[in-house]
Amino acid sequence: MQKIPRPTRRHLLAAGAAAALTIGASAFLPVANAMAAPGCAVTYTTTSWTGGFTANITIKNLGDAVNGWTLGFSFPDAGQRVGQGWSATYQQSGQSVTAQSLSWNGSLAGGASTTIGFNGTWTGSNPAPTSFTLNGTTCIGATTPATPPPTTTPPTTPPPTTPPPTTPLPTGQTPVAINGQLRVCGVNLCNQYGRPIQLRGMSTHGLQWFAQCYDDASLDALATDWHADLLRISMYVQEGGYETNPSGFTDRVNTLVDEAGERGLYALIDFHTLTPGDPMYNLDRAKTFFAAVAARNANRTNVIYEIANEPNGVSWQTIKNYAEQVIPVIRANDPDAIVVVGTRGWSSLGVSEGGNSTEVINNPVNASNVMYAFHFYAASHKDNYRAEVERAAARLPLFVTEFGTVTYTGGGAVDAGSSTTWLDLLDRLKISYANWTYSDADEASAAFRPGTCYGGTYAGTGVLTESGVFMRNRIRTPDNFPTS
Ligand code: IDC
Repeated sequence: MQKIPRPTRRHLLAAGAAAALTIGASAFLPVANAMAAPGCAVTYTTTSWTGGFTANITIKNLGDAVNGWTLGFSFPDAGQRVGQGWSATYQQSGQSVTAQSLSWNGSLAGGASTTIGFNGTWTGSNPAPTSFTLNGTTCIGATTPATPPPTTTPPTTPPPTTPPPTTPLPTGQTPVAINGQLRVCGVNLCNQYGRPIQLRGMSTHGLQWFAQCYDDASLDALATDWHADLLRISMYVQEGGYETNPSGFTDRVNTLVDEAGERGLYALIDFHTLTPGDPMYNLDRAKTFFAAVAARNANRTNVIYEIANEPNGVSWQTIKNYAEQVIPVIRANDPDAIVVVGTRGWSSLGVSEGGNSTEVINNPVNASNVMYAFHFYAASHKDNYRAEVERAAARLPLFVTEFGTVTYTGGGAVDAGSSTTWLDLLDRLKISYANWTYSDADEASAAFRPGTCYGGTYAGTGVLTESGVFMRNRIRTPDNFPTS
């Protein structure tokens, strides 16, 4: 147990010793135990946007073990409110907030840390609290960043309690180190040697909801435990995403591009449009966003751009018009990167809206180095979709930028049989893929069990859902990328 001498602790020990002297040694120990020395340090970080924020709080117990704890703090601004929280029971009265431990995280050994968090709202300003108490004692060593800039400060997560059993790849042997700058050749994705390759990886969930899932530990696990090649960075545009804070989300995406790059992973930047389904609705935003990320990442070899997640309710001609306005913006800034274009009917090559890939084959996007997105959810989309993919793959460069092992809702049961048939097909055709999702969302498509992202451990199978175990097994197998 870590013992840190401080005035409070010395004071308690002195009091205990005095008791021992007067009433005997047998009474000393219970008294001393009951008056366990307190001490704590708190890290409070937020990701904030207009009117809302996510707070992650790491509590480190610097004193003796506690069995049950209550964290206290005050919001500096009267307009700050706690909303939905996790890993603690929250109460707010005026500006004062308490967070009480739950049964599973109440016991905190000396030196141990735990992480809790909540989503909140704010009206005036959103400064971090400046002082915290644990079981009534003021914490020392609190690290509370001043007002954090919106979403530019990635939430921190405590180091994993159990070091993940990972084996980093030697520099020079990561997917990016081997394959370098990618380009489309024929209907394939090719590496720097002009040889067809398949990238296998995972998609984030919406960054506006699951920022806490993309920290050093989780990305380390993706690279060195899952042996993935690819991180799809899913930046929703609506639903609390990009449109609410363009510069904040742009920064967040760029940070994740760097995090992926540091681990030798490709980064697929997903402009996650979904509702409304007409990509033209977001045309101006797309131009602004892609001009920024393409300029910023022009010299990085690990970036692929996905310009519209799932167009729906619009014609292929409309999608093509959109692509032909956004692609030049990317090319002007980053001339050699691959661009993936969404297809009609939620990127089903038109099948989900009664069409097929002929409309694309006969009227392709007027640009080079372009691929077309195909998405499927294995429990919903089966043989007729597979047949269309096989047919289209002979004519079009395809990239499965998103798929699920479950139904198109993101939930339901894992369909391992259909998922296996799908991935065997993609492997055979060397079609790259990203699975929805590398997150702990409370839905069957998520790879991690709910709460994982607040625990700090991501490696291994203990934290995985059925879908996560299935996907990790598929992704971990050797890539055997051609090296000449
Ligand atoms: C779903 C998420 C769900 C979220 C919803 C919000 O799984 O948690 O509430 O989006 O829009 C897609 C989309 C993807 C969907 C996913 C599952 O690209 O955003 O995620 N899906 O429904 N297309 C087909 C399925």
